[in-house]
Amino acid sequence: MNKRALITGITGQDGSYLAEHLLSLGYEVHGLVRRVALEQPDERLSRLRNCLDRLQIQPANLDSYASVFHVFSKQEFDECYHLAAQSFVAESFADGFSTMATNIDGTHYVLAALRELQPKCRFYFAGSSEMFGKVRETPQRETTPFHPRSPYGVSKVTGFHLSMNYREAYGMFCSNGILFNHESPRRGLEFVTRKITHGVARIKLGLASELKLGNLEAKRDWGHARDYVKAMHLMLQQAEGSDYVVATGETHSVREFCELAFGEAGLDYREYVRQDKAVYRPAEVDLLIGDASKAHKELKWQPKVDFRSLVKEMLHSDLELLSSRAPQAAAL
Ligand code: NDP
Ligand code: GDR
Repeated sequence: MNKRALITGITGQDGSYLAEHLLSLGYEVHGLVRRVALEQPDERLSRLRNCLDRLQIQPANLDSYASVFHVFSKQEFDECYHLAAQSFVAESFADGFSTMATNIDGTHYVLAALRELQPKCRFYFAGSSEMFGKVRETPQRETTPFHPRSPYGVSKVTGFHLSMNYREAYGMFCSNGILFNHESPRRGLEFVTRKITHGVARIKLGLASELKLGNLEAKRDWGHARDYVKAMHLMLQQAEGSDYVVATGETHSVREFCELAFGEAGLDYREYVRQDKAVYRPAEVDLLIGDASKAHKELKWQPKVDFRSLVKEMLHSDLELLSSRAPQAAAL
């Protein structure tokens, strides 16, 4: 019998790669999707274009316990990957309340509905390196204390502890990934990596003349989302639930990302990047670098895509995307 999985956040970057991965392993894949009124509804599912016809969409919103409960009351699942969240750190400073509601209550609703209806379903929580925040040790590992620096980070620490508590109090299989930044051509345009590669492509094609960024000195451990969703799946195949850091073990600054991306397009970033104080955050996470030894050993997981290849793939994808939309500009 094929396994059946539910992915919350299936329309997002990770949800789309995870759906493709699980389908390739023979899973029956369901995705929880909220209804929103949009001018172009097709755009909304664009990341799923390779696999939409093989998915089953379950309408629900993390803001409503009743809607989440309804999904689990209709269908049994072997695995639930809880990826849905307000995931943009800067937005969490602008509206901490809705970030907390979606990320904390939403996680609690999924766990509570599972406990009530399907306690044997294995649960994955999308924890984050943002939980380490003002880091207490370097590199960061599973035992490093948390010190979140944003409402988003606070919400993920709480989600992490909720998941752990359901594991300990009710004996449920709950695993927490502590994933460091992972990117791809499917990354949202508001995140710095995609903002840079999309910005470079616009400049290269004559559609823009500068790129406004915030703190160029922040350092992140950047991997590829396609590699990281494999670790999520492996976590739910273990004998019991646990917590795992997933990272490359390399760190690079936003400045280095700019240098490489502009360089790949034959441009010098210093001529185009403008620093804008408005993009700085009230509290910053300065340095992240993960130690994924536990994932290497227990999950036999290794990242395949290195930093340079990631930047190249994202830049060339954006060049192709924008050239196809504005062929006349590409000729400039
Ligand atoms: P995205 O922002 O690309 O996707 C977020 C998803 O959550 C979207 O599918 C969105 O749906 C859904 N969502 C948001 N609010 C609700 C709601 N109220 N009800 C139902 N669905 C909702 O995130 P990523 O794919 O990058 O990340 C996946 C998860 O992993 C997130 O929890 C994120 O915080 C976490 N994470 C990500 C890392 C990264 O580097 N990418 C690193 C560590 C953790 P819609 O299409 O309707 O907006
Ligand atoms: P992050 O990702 O906050 O690490 O969260 P983001 O790409 O937004 O920021 C990374 C770093 O770049 C600096 N920065 C800018 N960031 C943005 N977005 N825009 C800018 O113009 C800019 N200029 C500089 C930021 O200050 C920051 O230091 C991501 C999300 O996917 C979370 O959901 C996830 O949990 C963590 O990664 C791990």
